Amino acid sequence: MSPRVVLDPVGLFRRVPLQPHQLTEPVTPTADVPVLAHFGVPRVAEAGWSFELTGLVRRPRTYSLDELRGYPRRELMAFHQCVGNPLTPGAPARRISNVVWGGVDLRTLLDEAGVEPGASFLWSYGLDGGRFADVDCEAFVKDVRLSRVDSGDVLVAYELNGEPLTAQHGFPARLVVPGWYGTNSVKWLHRMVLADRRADGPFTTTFYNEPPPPTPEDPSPAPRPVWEIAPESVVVSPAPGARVRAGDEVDVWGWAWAPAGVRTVEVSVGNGWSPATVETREQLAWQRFRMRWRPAAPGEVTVACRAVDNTGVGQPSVTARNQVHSVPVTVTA
Ligand SMILES: Nc1nc2c(c(=O)[nH]1)N[C@H]1C(S)=C(S)[C@@H](COP(=O)(O)O)O[C@H]1N2
Ligand SMILES: [Mo]
Repeated sequence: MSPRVVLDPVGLFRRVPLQPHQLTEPVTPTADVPVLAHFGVPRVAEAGWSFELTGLVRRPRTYSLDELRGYPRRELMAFHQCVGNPLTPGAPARRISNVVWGGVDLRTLLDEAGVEPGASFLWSYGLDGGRFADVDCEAFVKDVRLSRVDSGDVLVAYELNGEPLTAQHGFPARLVVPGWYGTNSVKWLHRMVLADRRADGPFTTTFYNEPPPPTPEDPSPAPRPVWEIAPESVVVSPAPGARVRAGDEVDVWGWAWAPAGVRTVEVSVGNGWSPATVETREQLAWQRFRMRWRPAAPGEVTVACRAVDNTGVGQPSVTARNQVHSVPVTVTA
């Protein structure tokens, strides 16, 4: 069903993310934003490209890139995170960036198309397909609840950090579901279908389903779709292996992010947890935290951080994607 498309390269393509201590820029430069493409990178020409909005809508239609640019342009700064390898749930990946998207609010397109009663999910198709983890797949398809689209900030984006999308990031246009893991933000958009149920493809039902962290009430929870991003934080400075002098003042800082916004971040320098100051959130961006530390005595110290979001949910200490991040630091005399 998808038109033929040239993939270059062909096969799983990843741009390795920056390490946490390299995340020094508030907005991640495009060349450093992690890339994940399961089947390769489609090379799509603007001429001849369009995407179709169809299914449970009164007025199905297609849009060229120029037509998309003709709608009011929305700009949105948001953290953008790949959950990690779907074959290794529970392993922290820390593929995180903070970017500025530009595009059209999807609600504008849906309002114009007229959503039929009964529609509850939006299925998005990429132009890419192929084989991933021994499963053949005609097209990369993901779904999102319409209620998430209705709550706002879901874009059909054609810009990243003020420039047209690069091929790797989804040129000509992609979905952006901010606050949800990157896998849901379908690149190289080809088709959107309004439906009354979830999409049943390998990327909605097989891959990208993970159990949430166990709780005392539910020690072995069932897998659920990888949708909303869990609260997380990383130490940017000091870097792992850094040497700091006893008695000097050390600026411990990093980034914390959660769809609901971050309420508190605590930092540990080896003996309990202390509150860090957290900057107020701009749009859906990650938030900087910092704490001054004056190490008293020489020795090996583990510097760690943990965030709690505005609904009171925090980070597990172990065995979770968003487990607490820590770095070893040497305090010298
Ligand atoms: N069509 C399509 N969209 C896709 C993917 C893909 O393989 N094909 N990968 C997803 C995954 S797993 C992630 S993390 C994000 C990454 O977006 P980025 O490469 O722009 O950072 O794209 C998502 N959208
Ligand atoms: Mo991903």
